[in-house]
Amino acid sequence: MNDTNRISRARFSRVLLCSLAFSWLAACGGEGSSASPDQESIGLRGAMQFKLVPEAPLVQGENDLRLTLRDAETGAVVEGALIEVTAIMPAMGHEATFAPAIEEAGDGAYAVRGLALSMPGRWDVHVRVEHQGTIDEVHFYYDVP
Ligand SMILES: [Cu+2]
Repeated sequence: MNDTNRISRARFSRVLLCSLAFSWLAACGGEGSSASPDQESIGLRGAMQFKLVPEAPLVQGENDLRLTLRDAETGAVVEGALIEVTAIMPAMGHEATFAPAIEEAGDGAYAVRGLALSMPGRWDVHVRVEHQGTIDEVHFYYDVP
């Protein structure tokens, strides 16, 4: 078995475990509170303003979202940034099954397509941005019904 197979098999086992736990506990890391679908925050390093808005109510499975970036100081839109979006389910310690596609849409907006939230419950969506030598990042929390 090669490394790729081993990784995807391990990941599949974690998702399966999580599914079993879900059916027993009737909740996968969720305490029933629902986080707002539109979220906006200054990044952890204070350099950029992040706004992340789902294109539609979040569902179990693939989701499309729109990220908008501004300079925290000047309010200028951030274009041409290098962006990474990852999602983990903290209560279960597993990641989204694959990374979303990210496409620049102009005027500081970026389309995040196919964010794979594979289970109901609370997800921690981590956005990391690199732009002209400046790095900033933020965590947004979403509840998938
Ligand atoms: Cu889970």
